[in-house]
Amino acid sequence: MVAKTLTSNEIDILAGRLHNARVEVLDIPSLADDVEIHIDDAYRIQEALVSRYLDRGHAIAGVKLGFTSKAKMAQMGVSDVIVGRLVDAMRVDDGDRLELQRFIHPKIEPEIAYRLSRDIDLDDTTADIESCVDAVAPAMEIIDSRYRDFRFTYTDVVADNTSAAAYVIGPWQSLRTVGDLSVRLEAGGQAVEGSTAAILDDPVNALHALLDVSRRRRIPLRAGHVILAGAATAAIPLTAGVARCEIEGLGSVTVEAVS
Ligand code: 0L1
Ligand code: MG
Repeated sequence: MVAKTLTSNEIDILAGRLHNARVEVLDIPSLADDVEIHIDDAYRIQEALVSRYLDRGHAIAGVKLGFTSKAKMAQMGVSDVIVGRLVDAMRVDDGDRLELQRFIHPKIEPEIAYRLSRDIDLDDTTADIESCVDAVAPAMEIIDSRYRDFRFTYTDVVADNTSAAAYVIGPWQSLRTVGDLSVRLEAGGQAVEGSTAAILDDPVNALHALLDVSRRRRIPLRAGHVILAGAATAAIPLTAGVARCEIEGLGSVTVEAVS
């Protein structure tokens, strides 16, 4: 069965549920329990959700990719990455404290961040995204699905801005190849190790996948935007204490989670 296109009012109501869940720090059931949502409408809900930040004076700071590992794509039964928006309010400085009360059930994951040095014209079919990136950094993303127990469908998670909640960027460095670097994340007494190759075989592939989705979904890519390329390992729960990610040759980034 093909999901019917939602009205603007329906989009707004569903975005409101997700917004309230975040602001009230209270999880909600899957939207898909109530309504069948087409992926086009999931991105419309995401846009309506993000516009609530902008209405409150915040600004878009970048974009993020999800489902960039083969394991996660297989688990969700999809073959496409998902894209969410980063807002300045989600940014935490390297080494800073982060209040856990802001979140429902936060998890943290190690990421590669890129920085866009130029706007990208989404209608220019010859645009070369790699030449529009000037820096790379170790990073961590805090994901906090607004759905109960992280139980969501593909369209649910897109609508929920791909679980985006916070992010921290380590020292920026001039652009270099980051295709297969070892990664270690420590948080809440756990440690996970992996490789940047888990991100679409090479994080640079995330740039191309991002441009493709951004063209189809009309997601602006602007000079100064941060791009979180995807997780290099599975996410682990974020509990009180210092979380630290080290990426071979790129250095480290930390955040102190406080309750
Ligand atoms: O950034 C991510 O990798 C998260 C996307 C999937 C959503 C989730 O696991 O909560
Ligand atoms: Mg992520």
